[in-house]
Amino acid sequence: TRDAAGLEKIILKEPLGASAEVYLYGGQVVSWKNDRGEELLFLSSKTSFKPPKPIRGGIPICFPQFANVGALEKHGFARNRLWSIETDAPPILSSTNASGSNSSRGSTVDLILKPAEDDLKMWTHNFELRMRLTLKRGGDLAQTIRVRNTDTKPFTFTFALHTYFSVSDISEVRIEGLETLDFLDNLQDRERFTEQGDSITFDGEVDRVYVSTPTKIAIVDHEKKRTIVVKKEGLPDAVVWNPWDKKAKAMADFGDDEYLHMVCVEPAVIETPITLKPGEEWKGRQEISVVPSSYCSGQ
Ligand code: TA6
Repeated sequence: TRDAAGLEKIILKEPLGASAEVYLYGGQVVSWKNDRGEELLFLSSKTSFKPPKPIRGGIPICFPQFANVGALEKHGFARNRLWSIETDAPPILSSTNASGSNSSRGSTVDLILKPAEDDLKMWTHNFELRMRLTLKRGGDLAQTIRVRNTDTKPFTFTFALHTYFSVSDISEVRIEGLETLDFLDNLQDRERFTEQGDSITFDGEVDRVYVSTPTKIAIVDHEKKRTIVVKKEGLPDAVVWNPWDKKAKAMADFGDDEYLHMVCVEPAVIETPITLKPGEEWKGRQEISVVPSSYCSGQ
């Protein structure tokens, strides 16, 4: 369907009532609702759906560069390009089912982005960037990313699924699974620290790249009595970000108090960039689900 701004989006539904929406612009998921119609992702009320500005919220795709770690525009250009639907996407050969059959039941869409002429001037590498989005029966959302080097020379990239989760009150949120890990603090010139807390809580701006993180991270929303679980593969790092009040006010496409109702947990590959030789393909995946808060992580 097309939205008011004329941008095309795909709506995925599953029989129990959950849904997800993804724009061809940026290949960006902008909504993920559970079977009760509750929105689980954050989308700023002030975001403009006007290219070339990126959409503020949902799951921006940061490729071929995370943040300013390189010469390209911040977070690379994939999030402000028009992707297309790929009806005959090659099967995803996963470690679990070598047959490549799509083991996850549910509704699926495959999107692809290839570089335009202008992109090739800026980043002189030919690639195919694919995203398979599957809304599983029961409402879990699986997002598989593949990058293939279709050029004649190797290239190196960093990547993040810059996921904005909706929370009731950031001061009531705990992030579990990153305890005792090292992180690069973007607020202190990316200096390396070690996490001391037994879980991450928020009382000010946080902008950290946790490195060598586990495959499972939990975002516990005390007030909403629910926990969002992020399971990831091929994405060793995890960015945790909340802009807090000052930075919130400084962003035109973000409400002054919206920092209270969001947290970014971003599966990523940043510390050790990926290098692909011609013909090689990299795969990264996140699967997000929501469970009642009786769930204690680590189980
Ligand atoms: O992922 C955290 C971060 O790198 C923060 O430093 C902040 O800049 C955020 O991304 C948003 O970046 P954007 O370019 O979307 O405004």
